[in-house]
Amino acid sequence: MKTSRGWWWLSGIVAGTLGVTASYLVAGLLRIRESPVVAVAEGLIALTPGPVARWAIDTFGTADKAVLLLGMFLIMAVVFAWLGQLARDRWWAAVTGFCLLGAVGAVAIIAAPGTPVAEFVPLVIGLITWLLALAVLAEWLRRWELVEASDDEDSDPTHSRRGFVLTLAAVGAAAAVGGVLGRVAESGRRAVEESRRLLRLDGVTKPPVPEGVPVGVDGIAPWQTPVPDFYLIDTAIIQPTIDPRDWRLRIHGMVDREIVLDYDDLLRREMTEDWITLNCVSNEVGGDLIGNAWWSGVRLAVLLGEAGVQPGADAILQTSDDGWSCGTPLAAVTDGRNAMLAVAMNGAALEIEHGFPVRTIVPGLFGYVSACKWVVDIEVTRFEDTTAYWTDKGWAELGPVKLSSRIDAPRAGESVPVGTLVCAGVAWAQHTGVAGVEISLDGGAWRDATLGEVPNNDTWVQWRATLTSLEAGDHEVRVRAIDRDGKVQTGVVSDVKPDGATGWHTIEFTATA
Ligand SMILES: Nc1nc2c(c(=O)[nH]1)N[C@H]1C(S)=C(S)[C@@H](COP(=O)(O)O)O[C@H]1N2
Ligand SMILES: [Mo]
Repeated sequence: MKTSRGWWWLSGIVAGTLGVTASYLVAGLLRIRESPVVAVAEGLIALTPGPVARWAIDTFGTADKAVLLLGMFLIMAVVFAWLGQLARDRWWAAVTGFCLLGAVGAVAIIAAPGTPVAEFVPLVIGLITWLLALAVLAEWLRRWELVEASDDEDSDPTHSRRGFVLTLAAVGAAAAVGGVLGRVAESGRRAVEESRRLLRLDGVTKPPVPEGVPVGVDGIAPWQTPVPDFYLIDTAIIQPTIDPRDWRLRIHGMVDREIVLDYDDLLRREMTEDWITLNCVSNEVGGDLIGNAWWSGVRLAVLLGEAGVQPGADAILQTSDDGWSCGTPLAAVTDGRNAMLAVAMNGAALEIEHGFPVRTIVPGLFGYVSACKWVVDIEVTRFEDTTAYWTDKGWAELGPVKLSSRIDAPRAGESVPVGTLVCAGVAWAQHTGVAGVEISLDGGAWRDATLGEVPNNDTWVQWRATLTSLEAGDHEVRVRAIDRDGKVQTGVVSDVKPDGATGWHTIEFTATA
């Protein structure tokens, strides 16, 4: 006698459900926008022809998404059951089925705009969990079948049956726990996302890009970086999700009066806004760990003034909700530059990834010494009395940005027509300003590029230069900038560690007739 098919179906469904909840939990923990199932659902919605979608909305009203998800789960249950049964005789066929389903999930994820690799982690973990769970269940089922099938009077199927049933129960329980935990992980973020969307930030404006700023060349990074394209750097595996109602900032240390602020207290202060370019010390020459945005917030100097900084202090130690820290020169946040506790970026409340509800921005300093995301604690102190996250690991204590420039067009390795070529890119020296940019073709004399305008000295500037009578063959173009103090960007090549890369960005390209 063989065990009934039903057990194989049930094993398939239970193992599949565990895979789905595992991917859901991982998505929730990693703060990934959508679990693979939701990604597939969104993909289906996008693919649904208009009339069908309208019919669904008319019929199911606001429950249309829930109906879709339920339908998908039912279909998946059938597929899981079927794959479970396949696993009985043809394990390879079951594995192929898993891979196909995984591919559907992967396509749905890729179809969503701007997909970081991390989005695939839940999918892969879900698939592996599912396969492992099914393999273990199949193993018990097979043992049970063998015993049942043997004619041996002594062999008692109780042991293998009990082993199977217990494993099935364990996998089912794990799926249930995974589902509940995934729900908790996701709803924490969803609640904060919702608070974020419902915020009204009075005084936050959203101006257009100033006139004269773009130099109008294709292939150059936009002067204002859209938030979804803004680089992301942090050490948080799980990014803090802080409801603005729960946010507190403590300012203490070498101050006359310790201050504890909540979000409303902060917003009651006068708002400051500006265009500021932020970049990372880990940005290689020619790299893209840099972005420019319109930031809105409250000046740090105002709050430090209220607290009353005591003589002898030369630093503030900022700490984030997840325990990351950075030491910032006190001078840089009190010398009149627009160093702020930012609440908004490009006219909308910060995204969670960029430090919601409050992060620091200090023009002229690398992010690792200044731009604390999810900031909750500021201690006025002395550099000699403190250490911080990156300085502990050998990075420089002071992190002023370095005068730098980048070529965006042409691209490395690009093939361009002979004759006239427009080169373009960006240059930056926040809080000093860029006075000029020069390029050199094939090691020849430096020639001036034309600069776009800038609203202040804290942003990057776009540049363009036209090369004429470009001959056929391989070429090399390099760029350097000159700041408003007259300093010329150094060509000496140095590594990003300990205080930022230097060297001229150089591009090789080919001109063809
Ligand atoms: N809490 C926290 N804040 C942080 C970091 C971090 O790891 N944790 N990284 C810093 C670094 S190195 C940079 S370059 C900027 C990047 O900010 P962004 O991710 O908003 O672009 O954040 C800074 N603030
Ligand atoms: Mo950074």
